[in-house]
Amino acid sequence: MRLCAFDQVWTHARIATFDPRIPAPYGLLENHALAVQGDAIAAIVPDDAPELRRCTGTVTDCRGRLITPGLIDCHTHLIWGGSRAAEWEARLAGVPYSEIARRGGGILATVQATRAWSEDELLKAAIPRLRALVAEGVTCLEIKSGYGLTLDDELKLLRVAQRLRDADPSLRIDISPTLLAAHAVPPEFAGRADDYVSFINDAIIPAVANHRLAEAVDVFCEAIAFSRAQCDRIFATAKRHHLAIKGHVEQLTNSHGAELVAQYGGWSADHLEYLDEAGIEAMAKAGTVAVLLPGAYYFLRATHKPPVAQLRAAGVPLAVASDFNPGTSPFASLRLAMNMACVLYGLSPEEALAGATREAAKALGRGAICGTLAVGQRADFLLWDVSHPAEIVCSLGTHPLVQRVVAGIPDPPL
Ligand code: DI6
Ligand code: FE
Repeated sequence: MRLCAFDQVWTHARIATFDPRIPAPYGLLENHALAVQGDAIAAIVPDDAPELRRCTGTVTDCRGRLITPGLIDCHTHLIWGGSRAAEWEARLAGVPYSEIARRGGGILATVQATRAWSEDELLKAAIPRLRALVAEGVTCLEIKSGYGLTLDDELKLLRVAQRLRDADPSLRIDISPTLLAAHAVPPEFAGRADDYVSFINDAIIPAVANHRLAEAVDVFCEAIAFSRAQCDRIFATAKRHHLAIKGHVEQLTNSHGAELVAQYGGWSADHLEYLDEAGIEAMAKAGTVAVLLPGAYYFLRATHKPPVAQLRAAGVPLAVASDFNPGTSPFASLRLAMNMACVLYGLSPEEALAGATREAAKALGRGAICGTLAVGQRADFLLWDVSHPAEIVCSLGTHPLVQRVVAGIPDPPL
């Protein structure tokens, strides 16, 4: 008799597949088993399926627990030097942002600290932040540069992102690095933003592409940062170097950045508080993912919400991410971001979980690789001790994650 080709099987599970072909909420399958061969999902079958009886691989009895895809945090600024807690304290005490900026606060404060830190120091500070995300079930995340803003310092940040992949063998993770040189105009280029854009195009993007240090190029398209025309120049260069496109757009004002990202067939347009109808239409047509970042909305006490209902009606995929950064979203928690997306933006728990799995995978160009549980997808999944999938989003500060599996390899027991 032919033995089945499964290395490992998880049986007696409730499987929230997020597979759009399965019509149940969460793509939920009751009393099913998930089989892994190598690093991929080989089968998802009912527990009484005959092929399971012939299996010689390792069997984990889930005893009715829930399996979901690994969580994917598709927008983070995980690597930085220094701290902005004192700046937050001042803001809470009523010091206006203009005064904070005059005192050297804001993004440029982090840039100054990050430039002063060595690659090893930045790595050491980033590891516990990554661990915090991983402990909640993150199996894949995006990490942006953007606190260096010189050629050497941007490369330094992207090298740290690369080293984080292998920093700790017990910390298996898929990292998608992004170049965000157009995060702020650095002091050396004060008043000469166009010259800095030329420097990004002539020096930084070619070097990053050459060393294969990033998958995508991001910009901060905003009245206080880079204009749509400047972002257009950067995207044109990124495209020539075969890098994917994404943007921080429409966060504080409407600069029509989402339309620009969509025009370039971008992976995602992120923030979107001030997105208008034309932007929604362009994103829907291009298949650009809307990445919602409620952590920054909350922390900045913003009041203008992204047009979630209109995005949903237009069929734009909705992702949710932490935006983990020291200034505007200092939260190492994708579960918190999902919770905020429900409470502040009106997503359903199912939409929030899909936004941190299936739709987040699309936002990182990985829709065919991970984000759902289906045959052929990489075996990135989580085993949870919850009675309902919404519990993962509803209750914070709890630790319902029982096991995390990345590319078929289970983490050591928690
Ligand atoms: N939008 C933001 O809210 C953050 N970056 C961005 O483009 C700000 C990051 C920071 O303040 O350090
Ligand atoms: Fe951001």
